[in-house]
Amino acid sequence: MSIIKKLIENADTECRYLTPGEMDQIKSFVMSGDRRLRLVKALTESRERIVKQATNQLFQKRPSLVSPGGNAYGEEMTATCLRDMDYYLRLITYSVADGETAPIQEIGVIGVRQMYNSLGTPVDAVAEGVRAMKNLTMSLMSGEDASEVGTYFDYLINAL
Ligand SMILES: CCC1=C(C)/C(=C/C2=NC(=C\c3[nH]c(/C=C4\NC(=O)[C@H](C)[C@H]4CC)c(C)c3CCC(=O)O)/C(CCC(=O)O)=C2C)NC1=O
Repeated sequence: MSIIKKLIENADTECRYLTPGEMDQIKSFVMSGDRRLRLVKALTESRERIVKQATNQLFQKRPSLVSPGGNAYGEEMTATCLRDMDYYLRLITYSVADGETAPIQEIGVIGVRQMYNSLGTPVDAVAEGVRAMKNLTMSLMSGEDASEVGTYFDYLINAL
């Protein structure tokens, strides 16, 4: 839930106007909008490279995933695995835009462990793939940008 919506809900629960402190929070959220959208754009433009390279690194580290009996074995399963990585990068961009972890959590975390368990997909390997995407992304960014985007990757890695 975006910060603005949350602040409004809190204020409305108490039937009161927004406080100066709350207005300051809205102001800093709005003022960071350009920067957040620039990050969303950078991630979106690099998505293919990030997903492909991260998945390659994962398969190099854990070749059993793409060997007979592995969960990502075969063209179709490998493609589904790459798709999942792309899903997660997309959710990261939603969270960067929203300034909140909620989109990642609501769309990509709740119930996902059980889902992967039932598919026989090793969740720790998914997390490792996400970590590889993080490292690649970090190498494309610096300073405040890297630390902001890194926060969302870390959140996801820990939640998986
Ligand atoms: C946006 C939120 C969202 C997520 C996260 C999501 C994940 C998701 N991944 C799936 C399958 C899958 N996911 C993987 C992924 C992997 N296998 C591995 O060994 C690797 C560790 C990993 C890639 C890094 C694979 C191989 C399947 C197919 C498994 C199967 O059909 O047996 C499925 C089962 C249905 C399908 O095949 O589409 C779902 C729902 N769907 C969603 O809507």
